[in-house]
Amino acid sequence: MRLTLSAALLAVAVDGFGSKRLPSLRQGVRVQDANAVSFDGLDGSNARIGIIRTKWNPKVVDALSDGAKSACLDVGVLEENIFETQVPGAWELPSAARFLALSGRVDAIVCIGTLIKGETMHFEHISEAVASGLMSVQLQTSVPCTFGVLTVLDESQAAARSYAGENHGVSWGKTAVEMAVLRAEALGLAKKGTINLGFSEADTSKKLPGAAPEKKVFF
Ligand code: RBF
Repeated sequence: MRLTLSAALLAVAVDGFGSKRLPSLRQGVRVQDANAVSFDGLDGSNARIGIIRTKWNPKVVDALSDGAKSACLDVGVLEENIFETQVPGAWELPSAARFLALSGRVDAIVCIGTLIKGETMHFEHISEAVASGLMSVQLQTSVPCTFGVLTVLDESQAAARSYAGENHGVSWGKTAVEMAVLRAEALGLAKKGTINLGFSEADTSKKLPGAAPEKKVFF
């Protein structure tokens, strides 16, 4: 009896846990098929998006951040509501994301970088730390941070996901906008103007009446 049950369970497992009854799982989005995720109907016209990119691997990162920016524009984000800055490497992304989130200037941040595995353990340390760092920042600040860091084994994998193939920056940009909209709705900010904590001279976003005068710190 026990043997029959085990055999039945094994058969189900081999069959993909009844995948015939779950076609959507079998036909779902492939891991590398990032731009197959649907963002239909996304309206970013009230969203303020930060894009932070690394200086490392500029050819790949340029393509990714260009993809993210044009995706934001495509879904209606105003050019003046896209804030761009850069950091030295991926390791620095969580700190910069936290500074930007705390500045109050953006509703979501796309954090873009590329880590290419080398001969030492840096790849494992940095990728793990950046992933958990960005998760901490978004949970602590309530500003969503898109994980836009390619963690690849070689340059050709990075190329295939940026300048020479399906540009993952596009879906990261739209993901940030979707999260910005979700955040605004969740926090009841959707109908208000932009909250600005006065960190920047060059802030061109909308302001609440009576907002404090701005002074430039970093962002
Ligand atoms: N930063 C990246 O964004 N991508 C990389 O592929 C990358 N590789 C690195 C390899 C080594 C051995 C080291 C020490 C750093 C690397 N960095 C890379 C830089 C890192 O993210 C950070 O900027 C520096 O470690 C300074 O904090």
